[in-house]
Amino acid sequence: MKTFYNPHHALHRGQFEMYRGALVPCHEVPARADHVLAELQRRKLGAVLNPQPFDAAALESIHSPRYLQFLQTAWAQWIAIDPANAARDALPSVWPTRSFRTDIEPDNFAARMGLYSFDAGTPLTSGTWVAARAGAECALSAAQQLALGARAAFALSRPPGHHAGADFFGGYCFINNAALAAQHLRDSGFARVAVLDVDYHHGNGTQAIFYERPDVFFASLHGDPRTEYPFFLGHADETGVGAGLGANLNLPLPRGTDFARWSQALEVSLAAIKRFGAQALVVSLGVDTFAGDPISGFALQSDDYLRMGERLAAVGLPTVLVFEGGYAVDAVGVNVVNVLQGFA
Ligand code: 6XA
Ligand code: ZN
Repeated sequence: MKTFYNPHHALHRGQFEMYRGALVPCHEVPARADHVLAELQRRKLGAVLNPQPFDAAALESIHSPRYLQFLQTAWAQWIAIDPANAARDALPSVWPTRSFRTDIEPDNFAARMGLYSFDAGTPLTSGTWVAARAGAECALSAAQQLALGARAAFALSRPPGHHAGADFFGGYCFINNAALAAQHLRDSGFARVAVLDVDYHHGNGTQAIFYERPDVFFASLHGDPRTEYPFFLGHADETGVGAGLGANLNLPLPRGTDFARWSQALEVSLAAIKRFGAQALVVSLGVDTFAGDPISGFALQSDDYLRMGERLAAVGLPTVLVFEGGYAVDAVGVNVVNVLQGFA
């Protein structure tokens, strides 16, 4: 299987995220993708390619032009406020919660940061736009492989994407790579596409993007939002609305879930994807389900990822795998590549 590696990912290099009242070093670090790349090359698991370029219209198939314009210009706005900001990441600190207006874009930069985000854990840095854009191109390039007849492709696209909505960032995500891949598959003639999100955290952005659509099924296995990030979406009663009713499946699981229990939920999600009649599959591949993950609560072991890959391959659909979370940095390469090896 071909891998599309984001050659610019390290330009997104956050320093600190807000956590329990303090700025702590970011968990989402460039070394994550470097470890996956190194392990891929060590096991010689297929060609590693640069992504091909896509124009703005591809990103606008999922994200609002207003949001993309903001992301593209945010760093310049940040350092225009104070040249000393060049040494600091930009973090949001004020948000339009219930009863506020979101239709008017404020002039104030901090206010715009809040308008387009949902947490204070996602620093925007000098290279965020270039990195996120190239990461999106990895997902689009991988989807393009399927359109050309490939069985599977892997997007090694950092920063991750599944928390990003049509017009907001958060959860270390800026552009929704998996959603872009799914839309590209739709536009390439796959009439029904499923997104399966196996990251520890609910893919709130992907769910929101497709929530009213009957042509893209979203299924997610994740830590129960009553206790786990992103907290405000991902419950089992979210099944889609309007034309999308029935095309959304959430399987929240308790902290401590091991592979045996996790696999049962996987079977439920795969049966639903089969009933839906998907012609292609996008997997949001986070490995923060690993027992050693520092910010998550499941108990999967490295070998379990081989079984996961085998089971995903047995679905028999053309499949794009997109890298998402996983913060046990020393194990993230082995765990991700185990999925790919199991799949292959
Ligand atoms: C809160 C935790 C963000 C989780 C990001 C993630 N700062 N999502 O791994 O899949
Ligand atoms: Zn995650």
